[in-house]
Amino acid sequence: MKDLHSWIDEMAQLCRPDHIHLCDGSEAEYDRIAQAMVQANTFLPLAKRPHSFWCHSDPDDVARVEESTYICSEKPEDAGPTNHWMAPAEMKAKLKTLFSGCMQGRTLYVVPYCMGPLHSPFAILGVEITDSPYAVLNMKLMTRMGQKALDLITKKKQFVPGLHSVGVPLKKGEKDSSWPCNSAHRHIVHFPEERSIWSFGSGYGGNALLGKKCLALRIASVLGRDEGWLAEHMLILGITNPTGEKKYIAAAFPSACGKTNLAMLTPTLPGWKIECVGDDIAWIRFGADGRLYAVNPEAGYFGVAPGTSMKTNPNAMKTITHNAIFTNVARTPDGDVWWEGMTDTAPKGLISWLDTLYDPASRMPAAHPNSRFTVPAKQNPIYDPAAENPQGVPLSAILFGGRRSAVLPLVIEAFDWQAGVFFGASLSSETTAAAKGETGKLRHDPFAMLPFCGYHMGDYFAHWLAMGRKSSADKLPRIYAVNWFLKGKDGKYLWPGFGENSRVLQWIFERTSHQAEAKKTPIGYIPESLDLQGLGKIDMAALFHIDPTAWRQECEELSRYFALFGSRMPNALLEELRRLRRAL
Ligand code: GTP
Ligand code: SPV
Ligand code: MN
Repeated sequence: MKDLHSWIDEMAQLCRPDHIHLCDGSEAEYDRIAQAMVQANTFLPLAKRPHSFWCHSDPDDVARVEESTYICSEKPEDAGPTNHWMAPAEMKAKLKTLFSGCMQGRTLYVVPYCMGPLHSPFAILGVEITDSPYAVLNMKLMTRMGQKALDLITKKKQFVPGLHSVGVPLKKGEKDSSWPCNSAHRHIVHFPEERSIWSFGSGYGGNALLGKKCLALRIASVLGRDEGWLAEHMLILGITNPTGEKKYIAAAFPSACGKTNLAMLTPTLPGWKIECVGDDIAWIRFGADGRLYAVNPEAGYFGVAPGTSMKTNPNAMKTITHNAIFTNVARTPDGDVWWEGMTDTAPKGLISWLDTLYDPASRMPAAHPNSRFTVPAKQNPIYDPAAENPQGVPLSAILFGGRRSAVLPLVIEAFDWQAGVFFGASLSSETTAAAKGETGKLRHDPFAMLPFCGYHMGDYFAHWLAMGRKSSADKLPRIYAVNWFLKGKDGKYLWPGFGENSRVLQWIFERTSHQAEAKKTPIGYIPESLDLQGLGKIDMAALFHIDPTAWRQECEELSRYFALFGSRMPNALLEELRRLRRAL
């Protein structure tokens, strides 16, 4: 391991900041930095939300940038065909040039943090060096940040180093912009063998909060491969039935495809209860009993704002009433926030995410589609106390889902673990605003990990298969595919979604204790029936229609896609594909 102080010295010499600040993670520190950001015109305090701030980014720095994200393993084949790669030495040289003097005129913050409950044996310690006070405050909300993490780092002599800069040095007397960034030179780089992260040029979300996608998924997935566990882009929820029996479910959906919403769901089915362990990332490993246990490494939510309302996600709305940071949402003249979908009509006098008076006639959204709130998880009224369990929670089911306007039915159960791994590997979804680029375009996103897997995706599939061989079917979680986003001929969603998804969770809950009936199809088991009481007209035939022609096309496409992984593509999954073709 690198010595913390010599690493800080080395990075400071490279970046040449004016000041260095070692973060203690205290409330007083948070308030001091927030005040300075108010002075600098980056933050605007919100009159209607205590201890909360509004800010907006540069219009060119609004989402993750996958085209600038790299996995720099020693060998290109270890990064695999789905990741950008460059030789580590070459990339390091490039980065050193970019980072040289990049913090002039700025403060270098040292942010010690812990992913996972502080006293969990599975926690991973990290240190982010950043010149972005925005990143510091978000890390405070999203991770266990500060003195306690630093004490653990000192004790364990272990941390994942991450260097981050917005990439805009300031000359003496030069005025800073409210959201400095260097879009022309963005690099989000991971060195999996060295277990380090270098991020340059962006201040937004997963590009800048290095504990989240960079450490807890890309680096952690590599650790998981080496150590026999899984780092996944999954929510974790607790679900209790009317008789008081509680189970845990994890679900992988691509970015902006409904994890936060499912994790905080308010069931429309009477007597059922959902509690939230995590909304974005799960670290999963076997317990001594042969069951899989999941830990949420995060301590906060960085959630999509648009679409969040008292109707769709009341728990999120109650979580963000105070101590929140809002990025790229619109705001009202009286000091509140607003976004598309929060209410049916936009308030008068709205100020758009770009900080200009909003013109509804412009037909542009007032809030950016990837605008987000950052808030401590503990504020969630349905925060599951087990979220702090150092060993995690035992999983009864794992769900894979995406945005598919056609083909994939509402819910389907895999025949077994191997068929479930095939579900994960074959996941496709229409792209969203969470990453830069065109939206609504169908793309493969295996396990919802396409942008987050730190190694060869073929090896990742093999790792999932190997995990299944370590236990028995009665102990492993059952695997499901779900799709809330099927559309009818009129282009409208066929399924009401949100709280009504509890009807699907009920079936899954009961299937995992052999209490619900199912019908066999070529793909897997579908429900014999769902509880639809109280729902209006629902086109169940369309929601569960399996179109053999569309599925044969799906198989053709999968066969082409899997070929990409060459000899690292596990035979077992090719066998699953053959089996499906035969069954169709
Ligand atoms: P990341 O934070 O990017 O990983 O996203 P996420 O997977 O947590 O997605 P989130 O729950 O924030 O939802 C993204 C968008 O999908 C929001 O605009 C939601 O309102 C919408 N959404 C979520 N669940 C449903 C659903 O069941 N049906 C429909 N139609 N939309 C949904
Ligand atoms: C995602 O894109 O999956 C997110 C947001 O959760 S970010 O933190 O920017 O990656
Ligand atoms: Mn995510």
